[in-house]
Formats: sequence, structure tokens, C-alpha cells
Amino acid sequence: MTVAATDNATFNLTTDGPAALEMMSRIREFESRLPGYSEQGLIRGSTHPSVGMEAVAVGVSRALRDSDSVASNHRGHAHCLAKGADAGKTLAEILGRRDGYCGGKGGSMHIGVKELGILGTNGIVGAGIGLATGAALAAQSQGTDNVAVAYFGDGATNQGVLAEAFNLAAIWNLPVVFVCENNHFAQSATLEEMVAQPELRRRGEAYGLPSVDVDGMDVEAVSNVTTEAVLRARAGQGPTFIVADTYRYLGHMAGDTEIYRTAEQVEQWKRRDPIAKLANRLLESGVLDEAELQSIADSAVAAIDAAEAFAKASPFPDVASAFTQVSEDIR
Ligand SMILES: Cc1ncc(C[n+]2csc(CCOP(=O)(O)OP(=O)(O)O)c2C)c(N)n1
Ligand SMILES: [Mg+2]
Repeated sequence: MTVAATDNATFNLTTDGPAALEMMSRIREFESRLPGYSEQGLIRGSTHPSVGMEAVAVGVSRALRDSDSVASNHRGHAHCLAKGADAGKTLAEILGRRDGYCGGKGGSMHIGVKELGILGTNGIVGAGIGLATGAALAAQSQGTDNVAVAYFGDGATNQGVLAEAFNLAAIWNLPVVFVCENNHFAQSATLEEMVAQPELRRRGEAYGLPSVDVDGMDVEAVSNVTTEAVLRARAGQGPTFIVADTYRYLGHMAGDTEIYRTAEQVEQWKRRDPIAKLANRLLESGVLDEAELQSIADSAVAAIDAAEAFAKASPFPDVASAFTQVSEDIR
């Protein structure tokens, strides 16, 4: 199931709302299970759940086609799932299993799905910004109307590649949409500790990019600003910088003591929950009734139960495969 049902139209609550709710619910269920897998020793190394941030990936992906590229970051499972990645194969990759998208050899921060334009989740903070800009240059050079999206966090805006990519995208009019998920922290550092000018939108403006703030807890709003940006990019009108205001409910990664924030702050953000917000809108506008909402919630749990069963049943990769899918496969 993908959410990109309608191409380039304004978010329609009746036709797009239920699918967006289902996708956000699946992502929530998928991501909420990750800390448990880490505790059980099913995940080696770190994973970074995006619980609370679902509206960004789902809103952005609704504006995209399979042939559009996305470059993701270390907190990237939602970006993949919303772009159409199969939850079972995604989880199998995270658990290091053979049926994962990269044969279980990549893990959480190296999930690439060529046929869906997913250039990869990425453990190097800021790296996806350059990759998406390169994909946009390729799309432009090849004369397609494909676009590229770079997802990155507020912390990544301090990487030098942002300045280079913003400038090149602006002067070359590249079809790229830069999506900053401003969740207000980079690990334990607050945005205010990291930058003297927390209005990140201004960085895009400084390079001549159309730059916009959006409520990242509102899937309709994210979808609409992204659609506008994607339409402009497809029409040869160049890049856009979107800053989505959002929040992660869980720690930076499993085992985070979270001493850098208060429980009250987390609770305050939960009052803006993107899933509850859309569910209420659908209920109040009569698109769905209570029973239909419950059935979407149940089907999200069932889908992730199935993904978990698939991933756990998948074997680990053979030692003999250690040197495949490396450089010789790229030729
Ligand atoms: C180049 C680089 N520097 C530092 C790190 C360590 N690191 C991993 S995640 C992270 C925080 C990133 O914050 P942000 O970009 O806001 O994304 P968020 O984790 O909040 O989603 C850091 C510093 C890294 N992986 N890569
Ligand atoms: Mg952040």
C-alpha cells in the first residue's frame, strides 16, 4: 500500500485521509516495536525510531511517484515505508535477515530500494542532502520530470554540505525538495544550544530558495506544501526548502536516558499528535465512524504483526555472501 494515490492534487480528506491515517498508524506501530527488539537482542547496533513524526514522511510521500528519489537519514524507516517499502522486508533488513532489502547486510541505516527511488537511509548526518541534490541533477540532465527529496534533521542543518547543496540547487534550478524534520534535538542538544538563529527557514532564504515553515504534526499541511514544491520542481521551477516542526516521542535511540528534556514537554507535544489529529478530523467531518477508525487501527497492528513474523522467520545471511552486493554489483 502506498499513500501516493493522487498525483499533485490538494489533500482531499475524503479520498486521501483514510489511507494517510492507515499509513501513519502502521509506521507508529512499526517504530514503537523497535526498542523492544533492541532489548531482546534482535537488533544489533542502534536504531532511531520516529514515533510522533509520522505526518512528515506520509505527507511528503503523498506528493511523490515511485520514480522520484528520496535520500533519507538515520531516522529513516518511516521515509521508506511511506514511499511504498514493504514493512516485512524493511524490518528484515533492520534485524539483519536475508530477506531484507539489502540482504540483511545493511541494517537500519542502510536501507536502499532502487525500484522505489529510495537512495538509502544513511548514518552520516547530512549526507542525504548531497545525494538528493545529485539525484535531482541527474533527473534534470536526463530530461525527466522526476524530483528528489532530501530528509534531514535540524542537527544536520549545521553540516557544511547544506550550504553547498542549497547554493547549487538554487543556481542550477534543480528539482529537489529539502525537507528538514525539525524535532528540536540532535541527540541531546537542543536546537537553541546548536544555533543562534533557530528560524531554520531563513537559511534557505539566504540562498535564494523558496522556503516555508509547516506544522509537521499535520499531515494535510505537510502534504499540501510538499505538493506545491513538487509541482514547481517538476515544472522546472527549481528547489524548495520545507521546515517541518515536529517532535520525537521516544529517545534518540534505544537506551537513551532522555535527561535533556522533561516528561511534561513530551506530554505537551503528544497533545498535538498527528494520528489523533487526523482521526478526529475524519470523525468530525463524517468521513469515517468510530468502527472504521478502529478497523484502521486494528489493520495497522495486523500488518506489523505479519511484518514481524516475516522478518523473524527470515534466516541470517550466509557468510559466503559477505562480499556480494559490494562494488562489483554496481558496474
Ligand atoms: C557526520 C555525523 N556526525 C555526527 C553523527 C552522530 N549523530 C548521529 S544522529 C545525530 C543527531 C542528528 O540530529 P538531527 O539531524 O536533528 O536528526 P534527529 O536525530 O533529531 O532525527 C548525531 C550527531 C553522525 N552520525 N554523523
Ligand atoms: Mg533533530
